[in-house]
Amino acid sequence: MICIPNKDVPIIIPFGHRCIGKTLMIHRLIRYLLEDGYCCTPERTFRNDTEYESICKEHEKVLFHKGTIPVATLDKGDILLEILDRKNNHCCYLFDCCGERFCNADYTLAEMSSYLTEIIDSPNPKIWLFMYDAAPCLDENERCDYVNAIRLFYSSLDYKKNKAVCVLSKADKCFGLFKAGKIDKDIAFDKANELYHNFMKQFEERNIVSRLLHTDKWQFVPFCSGEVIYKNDENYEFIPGPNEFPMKLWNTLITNFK
Ligand SMILES: Nc1nc2c(ncn2[C@@H]2O[C@H](COP(=O)(O)OP(=O)(O)O)[C@@H](O)[C@H]2O)c(=O)[nH]1
Ligand SMILES: [Mg+2]
Repeated sequence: MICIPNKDVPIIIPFGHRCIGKTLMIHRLIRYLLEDGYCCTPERTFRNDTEYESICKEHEKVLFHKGTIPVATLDKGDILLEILDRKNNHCCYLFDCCGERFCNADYTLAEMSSYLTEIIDSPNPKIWLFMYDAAPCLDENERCDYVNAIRLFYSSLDYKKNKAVCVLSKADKCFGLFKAGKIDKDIAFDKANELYHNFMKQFEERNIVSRLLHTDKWQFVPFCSGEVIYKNDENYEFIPGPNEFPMKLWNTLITNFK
């Protein structure tokens, strides 16, 4: 059993296989929001068990932490985070969960955990961040299966309640992404086609229909969380990337709030 106390605000959910950059992206976005006067706290009532309580405690330790972060601390387990704006209004939830919730070991669509299904079925609007990365840890077949998992999942969504944003993760590893200070979308989309065959196609096809029906519109943002320097197996130093990435992501997300 889970509890999402506020049924009106959107839930932002990164969708991606393991190591694609979900947790660091959320962490980087939160750092940006905290500096901008927002507030972030774990939603403690989400799950009522001791394991979840310890996940929340560990997460709080790193929210304001600047130096070396123990790897295990950030990625303890699934967590629902509450974001409050400068006027203390609750504006959204962020949900970070492990990649296996979406695609199993074979990168086929996983049987969703019961509470992920509850989140999907909740009345809250959802914004899905469908991720691909410029430096994948998966082999070609696994990447292919991952794209299939997204296609199956994306096509099953009710487009009125669910918005999609494609995210190029680890953008610092995408050579030539910036031209004269501007993002070159062609380079970003080429990267998707090179590494994640047909990744963009599923969204583009959807767009043809949606353009006719005026229903759905997906958006695209590149994201760089920062540089990660491993000190040893357990600790790494996180050097946050430029503010423009979380700023662009946040500005894209808020266009979907309402
Ligand atoms: N170069 C680069 N590497 C990243 C970035 N984000 C994540 N990574 C790398 O990917 C690893 C996994 O990131 P994480 O956020 O834990 O992935 P998750 O399993 O999807 O939550 C990190 O430990 C980094 O080594 C990024 O923006 N740039
Ligand atoms: Mg993670």
